[in-house]
Amino acid sequence: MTASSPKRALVTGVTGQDGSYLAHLLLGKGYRVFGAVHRRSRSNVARLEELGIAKDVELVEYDLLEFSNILRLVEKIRPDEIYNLAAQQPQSPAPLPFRVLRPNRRGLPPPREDPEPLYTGNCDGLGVARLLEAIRTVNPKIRFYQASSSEMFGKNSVAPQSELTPFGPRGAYAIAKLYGHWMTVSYRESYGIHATSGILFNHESPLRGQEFVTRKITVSLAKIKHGELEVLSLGNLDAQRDWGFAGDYVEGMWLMLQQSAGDDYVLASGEMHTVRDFVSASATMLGFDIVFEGVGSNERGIDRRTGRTLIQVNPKYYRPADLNHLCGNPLKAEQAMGWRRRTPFLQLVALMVEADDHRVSDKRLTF
Ligand code: NAP
Ligand code: F7E
Repeated sequence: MTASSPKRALVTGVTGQDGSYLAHLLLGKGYRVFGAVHRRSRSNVARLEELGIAKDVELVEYDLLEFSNILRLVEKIRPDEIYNLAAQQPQSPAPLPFRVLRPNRRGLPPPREDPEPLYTGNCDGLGVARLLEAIRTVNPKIRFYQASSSEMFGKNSVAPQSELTPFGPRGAYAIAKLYGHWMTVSYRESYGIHATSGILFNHESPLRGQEFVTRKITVSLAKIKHGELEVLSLGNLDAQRDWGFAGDYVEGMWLMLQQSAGDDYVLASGEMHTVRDFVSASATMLGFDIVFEGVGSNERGIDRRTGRTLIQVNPKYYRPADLNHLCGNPLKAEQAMGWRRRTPFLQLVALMVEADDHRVSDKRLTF
């Protein structure tokens, strides 16, 4: 890079929640942003449009499953920084050519833990190795960010989790992410590459996909308010998560690549809330007054003012191996990089509720 040329960033998964926020952040810092879109893409640029940056991100097509393709991409773009945010997540709809494989004999989707385990391993695990190998081959000075996940800690982990907590992943996604994590560490230690693994706890926003529980709640309650839905059906209301705001977390990703060397960092809020808490807070913000009655699958959320049941439990959303005690300790990121979570829980809920209330009211739910 010369003094006058802007830094170049390659962002995989740019059409997703984090990709969109990160692209927005990088453009604001004067970067030239190349957004990689995969050939089997099911999504569009609606999130980039929502942030007003669809025309500013330079979209490039790629395939994380194909090494020669990745190599050519890195050669062509000549990035200073690569942020690998692409992932097939357990909740995501299957990529296009694979969709036909999904329904089981009864026509139901397979359990959440195992949607496309081999494909997930190839994309979320081996895809990381392909990117790192391309960096080593083309230019080992390229800095690399890997989107690792708190799911790597697994089911019986003792909270709060930090960079020193042992891993115990459950399911194809978490196992693939752990492979990607260790490859990132390995390329850092073996080849001196500035490679960083960001171990991020759940982060949400108005750009979150509707397959995740927070956005499902805010969209559904807004639909109930506007007469488009009768009742919101959920799984385990007692499930707890450490939820933060995605906008705060992409700042952490950028900070990680500005440090003098690669490392591993946890980003988290350090607080846990139940799904029920998220429902109650969202409902109150939309003008409902919910009281929960009953237990287990008989639990109901009733609006005190009308006596109407607005929330019900449907065991089809239960997960056989749900994770219980994920709560992160972000101290290292705070002390080493000055990272701060700026958006508290209720502010995050308010951001999401307000956005979906307007979208549903204006018939503008594009993702
Ligand atoms: P997201 O909204 O679901 O975005 C995922 C992105 O990956 C989308 O752009 C998607 O493109 C792309 N993608 C999916 N399958 C792909 C494939 N086979 N090849 C290439 N790209 C593919 O997810 P996010 O919330 O922004 O998360 C970003 C990253 O952080 C992911 O790696 C995720 O696993 C990780 N992470 C997220 C959280 C969280 O709470 N959000 C926590 C920890 C880690 P299409 O939509 O076009 O298919
Ligand atoms: O579930 C419970 C569910 O799907 C949160 C991904 O970004 O974060 C995310 O994974 C909790 C679980 O996210 C419903 O059982 C109840 O306990 O929003 P979620 P997740 O599984 O935590 C991690 C860090 C990642 O890396 C992942 O990629 O909510 N829950 N009822 C429900 N969940 C859903 N989706 N739908 C329900 O109806």
